Amino acid sequence: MKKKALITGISGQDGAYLAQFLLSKNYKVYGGDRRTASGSLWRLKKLGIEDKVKILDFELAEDTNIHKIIKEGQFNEVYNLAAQSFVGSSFDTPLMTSNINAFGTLRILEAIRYYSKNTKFYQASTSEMFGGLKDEKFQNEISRFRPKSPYAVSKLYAHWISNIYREGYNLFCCSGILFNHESPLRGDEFVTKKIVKGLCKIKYAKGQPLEVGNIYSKRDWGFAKDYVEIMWKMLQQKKPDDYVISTGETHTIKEFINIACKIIGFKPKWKGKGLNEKCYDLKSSRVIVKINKKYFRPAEVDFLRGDNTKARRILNWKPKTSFIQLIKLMCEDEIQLYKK
Ligand code: NAP
Ligand code: G4F
Repeated sequence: MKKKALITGISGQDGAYLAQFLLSKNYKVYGGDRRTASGSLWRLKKLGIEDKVKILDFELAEDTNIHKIIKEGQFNEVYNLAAQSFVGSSFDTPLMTSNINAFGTLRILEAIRYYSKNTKFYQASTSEMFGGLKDEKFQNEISRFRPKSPYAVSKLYAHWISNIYREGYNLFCCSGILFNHESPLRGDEFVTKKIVKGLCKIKYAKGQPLEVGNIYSKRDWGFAKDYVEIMWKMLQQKKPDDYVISTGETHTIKEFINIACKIIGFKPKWKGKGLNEKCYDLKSSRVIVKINKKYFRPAEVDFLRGDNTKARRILNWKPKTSFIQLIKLMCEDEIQLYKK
């Protein structure tokens, strides 16, 4: 019989890639999706799998639908990917972010504990929980957590509560502490997609200069499609555990911009300092990137670089896509839209 998996947040970047992956493993895939007026399954459509998954109405703020779905579904595996996942907005919506990310996770765990004890549970934890200080070399499973945003602290609650349900109630709970991962399916407000979209708009549609915030924070960026397989692998182990998933490399936002500029066909040159720093295209002498104070966060995670030794050793996993390949595939996908 086919295994049954529920993916919460199926309309998001990781949800879509994970659904594609589990279908390739012959799973019956159920997707939790909250009701929206316009419908939001464009990523599943882009991957050509929208007819292959069964969509269930799923709202993380609501206990009743969660209990019903978990009780009736008796899933082999539940992947909790749904979240208010944008760090920037979590400063404006701290209560909502906590309700969805922290208590939403608890609602699912409680439902599993009461109605479906053998269901394996994956929690989408995040490198944001580390808070990444400038003088750290890397972060791994034993690094200290110092969350710097309402988002990070809500995810830390979800991370610990999953640990507690694993230890206290013997549930099979795994948390993947994933570092940033991007793709052509990334949401528009995240910095990588914003850069690629903004630069292509300037190149192909006479767009205005791209405006960004702090270009000196560092991130460990991987390719989302490489990262979903590991969520599944964690749930196939004999014992549940938590794992850092990362590339082990770190780069500034400025480096990302410079590489994307070159791929898209600009010759970037930075001038000025602080809020007056600007990037010019030497080919056309146009300003292409400016700094805008409004994109700075009240508190910033300065440095993220994951040590993925444990995942390499126990799960026999390693990332396949390099930093430059990742930027290239995001740029090429965006350029295609203009060429079409
Ligand atoms: P994403 O594209 O923002 O997707 C988030 C998903 O959660 C969407 O399907 C969204 O639905 C759904 N959602 C939001 N609020 C909900 C609610 N109240 N009830 C039900 N569903 C709700 O995020 P992602 O990049 O795929 O990330 C997947 C998970 O991994 C998230 O939990 C994120 O925090 C975590 N994570 C991501 C990264 C990364 O770099 N991508 C790194 C570490 C951890 P709508 O489409 O309706 O908004
Ligand atoms: O792309 P970002 O918004 O991603 P962030 O904050 O690192 O969070 C992402 O990765 C986490 C894993 O570490 C996930 F848990 C989370 O759900 C999300 O997927 O910002 C990256 C960096 C930040 O330092 C930000 O301050 O880029 C900087 N940045 C500079 N200008 C900007 C901008 N970020 C955004 N979104 N927009 C800007 O204009």
